[in-house]
Order: sequence, then structure tokens, then C-alpha cells
Amino acid sequence: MWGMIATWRMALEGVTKASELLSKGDFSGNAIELAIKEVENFEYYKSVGYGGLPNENMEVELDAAYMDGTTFDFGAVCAIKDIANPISVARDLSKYKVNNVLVGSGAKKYAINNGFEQKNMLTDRAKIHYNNKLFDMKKNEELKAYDGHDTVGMVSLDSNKKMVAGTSTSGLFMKKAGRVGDSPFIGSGLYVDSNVGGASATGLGEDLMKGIISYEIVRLMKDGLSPQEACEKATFDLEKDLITRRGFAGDISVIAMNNKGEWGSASTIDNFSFVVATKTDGVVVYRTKRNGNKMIHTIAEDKWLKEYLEERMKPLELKK
Ligand code: SD4
Repeated sequence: MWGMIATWRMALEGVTKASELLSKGDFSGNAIELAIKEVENFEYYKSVGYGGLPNENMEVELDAAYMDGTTFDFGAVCAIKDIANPISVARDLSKYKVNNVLVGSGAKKYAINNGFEQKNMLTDRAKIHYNNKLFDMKKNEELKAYDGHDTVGMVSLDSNKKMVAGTSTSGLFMKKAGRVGDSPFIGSGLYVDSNVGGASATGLGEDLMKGIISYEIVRLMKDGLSPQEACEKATFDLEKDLITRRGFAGDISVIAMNNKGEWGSASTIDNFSFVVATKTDGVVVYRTKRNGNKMIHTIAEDKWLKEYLEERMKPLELKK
């Protein structure tokens, strides 16, 4: 058995390529890095890698993490600038005993010194998004800079039963310079244990971290819950807890796979999507709908898949 699960339809092309590796018996880590790089390199996905949306100073600061579920090796970069593939740097950092998480200028220096590709990650399209958001915010002071969430998070199982998880994101649009969310943090943005399974999250990082949600999902699977049960319980328990304590819960969306290739997903929002690849079913994109504290997953129709891409690639006009 092999399998892979990833947040959002944007992971489709990467997961499709990575599943070819997995079907040939390749290592989960290679599948994760290949699939995430594919998303990082596609400029029209505006929340990951090249083309990612900038912070309040119009700088693209990227976060990424890589975890090996067999050795527990873990590496991450936070707020890294001008490096093409943060996931590859995160993976490289995971091979050390110490210095596994590097931030800002230290992360960039490490990447340059170790031959990782440098690239200006701010695209003209991202500049238009930035300017348009400033324009809208001036007109309407109530408008939140943060809307939507599209971090890519993935879990992979290979035919040798080795599991790896990875994440990559530009974080929140218009975030403060230096702000880091859940995505590069072990336990919050991702967690994987090859003896159990793995999970990854997307949503409002500040709230996801409060529940260490990816670890919680893996813990629940270890206690015997199916990936679907674990995703629903962790997501809706955290949402309830946040609302009780704070009167508000940010978006929470999660995916998980266990070491048998069974998978699950849950989301507090209705337009979440995710991609699953398994030896038995091939590559499938699902859309989610919430029904109380249960989820209904439906296979995404071709029309929706096409529209998703068209929406992201449509020409943008600068608001004046
Ligand atoms: C963060 N969880 O930095 C990320 C946001 C996200 O696309 O999912 N963004 O808080």
C-alpha cells in the first residue's frame, strides 16, 4: 500500500506527479518534496512559494516544514525570503541533530551557503493583490486583511511503510513582518509517526497552534480513532473550546492519513478541498461540506476543478 493526502485542490498536479514516484516504490520524503515544490513553483497559487502574497511591507516571507515519521527528523524555515523552494531547505535542515529550525536572515544565509536556488518571490500579480487590498482597506476600515487560507500540507505513506509530512505557505496576507503561523511548527502545522499516521492543518495559525492540532489528530489515531474520526474530533473540539474561551474561532481545516493508507479530513468552513492518492483509487480531489460535527466529502466535478484554476489565473486589474 502507498498513499498521499494534501490540503486544497492546488496540490493536485504535485500529488499526481508524486504518486508516480510512490507507485514505483520511492521514499515518502521524495514524494512530499516533489509535490510541494510543484505548488511552490506555480505562480498563480497565491499562498505558497512563488507568487505568494506579501506581508504588510510588501515582502514575501515564507514558512515551510518537513517531518520524517520514522526517525522523527524535523526541519523548518520561518519567514525566509528570496529562496525558491523553502520545502527543500526545511528537508535539508531535518538531517541535523540540532539547528533544525532557522528563521529569517539565518534561514536565507543557510540556504544560499548550501546552494539552494535564490529567486525574487514577489510577482507582479502579487503586487496587484497587495495594492488592491490596501485600496479596499482604505475604503472600508472594517475589512480584515486576512481572508481565506491556502497553505499546502501533505502526508505521504510509501510502500515500505515510511511516512513523511510537509507544509509550505506564505502565511497570512498582510501579516506583520516576521509573523509566523502554525505551518512550520511541529505538532501544529504537521505531525507524523510512521507507527500511527500523520496530519497537517491549514487555517488561522494563531488558533491552530492553540490546539497543537496535527499532533492531537495523530494522538487520537493512536488511541484507535479512524483518520476521519480523529480529524472531526480534533477540529470541532478545538473550535468549541476556542469559542467557549474566546468567543471566536478562526478557520480550521485538516487532513490525515494513517499507516494503512486510510484517510480523513475535516473543516469548519464549507469550501475546503483536498487531494488523495492511493494505490487502489488513484488521484481524487474531494470537496467538503460540514454537517454539524460530521463531514460530507464529495468528489469534485471536472467543471469545479476547471473553474478553480481559471479563477486563480484570471487577469487582475489594479484598483485606482
Ligand atoms: C498561517 N496556517 O500562517 C497559515 C495560514 C494558511 O494560507 O493556512 N494560509 O497561519
